Amino acid sequence: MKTVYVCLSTDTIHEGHMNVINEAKKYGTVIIGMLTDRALVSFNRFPTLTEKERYALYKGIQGVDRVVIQDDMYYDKIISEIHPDYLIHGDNWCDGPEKIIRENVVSLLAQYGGQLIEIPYTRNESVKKVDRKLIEKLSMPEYRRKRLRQLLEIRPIVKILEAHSGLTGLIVEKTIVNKGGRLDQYDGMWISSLCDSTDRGKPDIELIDMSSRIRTIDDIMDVTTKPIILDGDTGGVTEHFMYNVRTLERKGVSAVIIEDKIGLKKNSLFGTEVEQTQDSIENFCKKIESGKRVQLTDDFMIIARIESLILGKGMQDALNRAFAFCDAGADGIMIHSRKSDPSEVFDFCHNFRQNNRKTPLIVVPTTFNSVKEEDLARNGVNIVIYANQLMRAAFPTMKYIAEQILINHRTEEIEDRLMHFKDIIRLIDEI
Ligand code: SPV
Ligand code: MG
Repeated sequence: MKTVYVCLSTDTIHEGHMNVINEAKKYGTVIIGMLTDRALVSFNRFPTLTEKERYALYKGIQGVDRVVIQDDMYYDKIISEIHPDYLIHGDNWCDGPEKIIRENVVSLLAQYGGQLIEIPYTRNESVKKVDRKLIEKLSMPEYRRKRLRQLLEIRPIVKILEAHSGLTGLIVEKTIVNKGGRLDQYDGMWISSLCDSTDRGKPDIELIDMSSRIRTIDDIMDVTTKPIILDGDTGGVTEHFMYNVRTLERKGVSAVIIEDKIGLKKNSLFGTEVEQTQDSIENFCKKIESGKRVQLTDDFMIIARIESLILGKGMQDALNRAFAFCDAGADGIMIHSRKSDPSEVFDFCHNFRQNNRKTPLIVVPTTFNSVKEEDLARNGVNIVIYANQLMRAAFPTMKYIAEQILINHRTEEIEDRLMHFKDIIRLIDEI
């Protein structure tokens, strides 16, 4: 009996998958490969079923002889173990990011004469409907909210990029790159107070009220599924923070980061150039405890952000605060710095990790921008937030274009800098 291998990553078996499996049955014993969460999240949608549930789902498909675990997007290990005579896949991987996975399979099969069979991908209304439903499910609060904690378990470092609108949210949601043969994507979005304020032409001083911040969150949530971390500024007065925790949690936000400052907050990148006051450890701990007390799920995270290094208060102060905030219930510590060299951040991480191996550490490397994610992870960082790059990219281009139209009295000169209007009208898919 010949063996046929089919790799699946789906949470629902629709007629397209059944087509592939029925075809596979014609060639021999059908082995299904179940892609692990770890392998999936680098290039695919986050699963809504656990690995155990997916395993049971695939096992229950009629005509499937065996289910095995595939722990990498590439097939090297699994093919060397199974040596299937045939490998069957939909033809949807011929273009787009998954093309490199196909190339990997073609070369592996060629080494021993295995055969690749590609089935035309089923693109009818009912398949599209199943697909849309899955996306809807992923965007629901109960699925989205817990995803940050799930990602912390499976990603070497969780990568978060700033989004301040539906469109920038879509960019974070959909961008996938192929770097040296590995596919990669962002894990979630940061809703920055700096960018949310700047987008409204206002300074970053907690002037934008929570209703407006929630409007931004809603716009982004409407069109995306990835988890959201909100920059909660100082969290405001404790009694207000408690209500906001409830609202954010109910909406499906995964985490709020609050900074240990009080009074008129200014952006941390000003450092000591402007007057900023750090909150007392006691008061800030009370805020964290109060927020933790009112949250209803185990999913939501309250992350404490420490401004000691920004304000020149020294390492020991930063560490004292970190341990106190963890004791108060903080689910993560963001250590901020505006030095171009990451050494003070790494010192903090090492000192912190001597006493605390578990609490996630978060950094925003806006100024120490030469450090690579691998180095951050090696030094104990769990989440990296690219906090303002999309906003900083858009502004100079828009300003330049505005100037050039005024200078040239027409737009011909700048057309090559613009997306064609035919492309922009098709940029957003209709449902
Ligand atoms: C933000 O993005 O608004 C932040 C990070 O709070 S920073 O601008 O570095 O203070
Ligand atoms: Mg901010």
